[in-house]
Amino acid sequence: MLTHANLASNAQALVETWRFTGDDVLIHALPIFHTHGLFVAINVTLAAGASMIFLPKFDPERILSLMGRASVLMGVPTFYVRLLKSSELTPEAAAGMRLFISGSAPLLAETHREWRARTGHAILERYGMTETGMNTSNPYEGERLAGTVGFPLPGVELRVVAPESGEVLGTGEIGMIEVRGPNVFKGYWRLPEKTAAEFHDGWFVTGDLGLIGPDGYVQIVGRGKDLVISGGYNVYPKEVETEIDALPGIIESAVIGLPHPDFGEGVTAIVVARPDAALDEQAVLEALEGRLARYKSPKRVIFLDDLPRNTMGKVQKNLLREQYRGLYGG
Ligand code: MCA
Repeated sequence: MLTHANLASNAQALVETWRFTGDDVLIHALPIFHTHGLFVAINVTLAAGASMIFLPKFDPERILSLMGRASVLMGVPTFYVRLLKSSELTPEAAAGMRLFISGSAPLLAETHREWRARTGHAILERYGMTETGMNTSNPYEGERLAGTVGFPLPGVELRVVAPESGEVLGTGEIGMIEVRGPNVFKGYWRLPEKTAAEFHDGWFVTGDLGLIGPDGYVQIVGRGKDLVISGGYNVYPKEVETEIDALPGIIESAVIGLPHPDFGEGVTAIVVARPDAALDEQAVLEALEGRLARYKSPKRVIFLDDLPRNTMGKVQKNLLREQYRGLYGG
């Protein structure tokens, strides 16, 4: 449940932090059924009295051709990875732009570096969630540090706590990121128990693991929740596993995210099939067609005799991620 006050406060904080004015022209190529495209891109533009060029879909050539009459681009890391593939991305092409913003998924330091070399611009990475809108941003002035998400926005507080004890941790210590502020939602619709479980002394427990560096920059180092982020979309493994497990001939499955050069993480299914089942990768992918949104569908399916488990019987996804980390190259 996001209130008008949640959305308005966040839009104002971003207008201020990113120095939006009525002169700005945003290139908008994001879907508008998510926080990024709807609340960050559109609300910030409206709150600043700025303009936007609203595109029906992400198209790198189109974006490159529009840079001459725009000032800001907001994208997921996949946008920047794909734009970098175009030979038309030059300092001249980007000369009229004042700001490139990235979010929804981790931006590789390598993408940040390449973008700077190719355009002269340092991509500004920020961090948010549907439940909170944006929480932190790299600075407009001052160093935009690759691999960090910058500082809490005006009015937003952020702390790192030990997941077990709830004790607030010091500089450089890794723990659970919690946030508090006018941006934080009122709770999950009709889920009072889930809502209560995700707040800790009035702070929202993000599920992201991170630290605050000595210079105050926040760094996200991992996820407490079992989640894959593919091209900026959240994919919940359980949903994909449930569909796979329901297929004839499948005993069980584990869905993981592996490093993917285009989507950041590629949804990957590790499956255990009955010995008599005549199943291969193609058969599993075909059987899933129409049952899952395209972005949730596994890019690859790997067959194993057993899933690795710890002594408690829990599937050790970390071992699977380690073993197959080179699957998509890179
Ligand atoms: C498309 N495909 C994908 C994805 N998108 N597969 C995995 N992950 C994806 N994200 C599939 C297509 O269905 C197709 O499958 C194949 O990959 C190639 O499609 P392609 O034409 O390359 O894809 P596209 O249409 O160009 O889309 C890529 C995209 C898009 C532009 C990066 O995924 C996108 O707009 N992502 C942005 C998501 C976003 O806005 N997230 C914000 C939510 P096949 O060939 O089998 O048909 S998160 C948020 O709001 C938080 C709060 C925040 O902080 O921002």
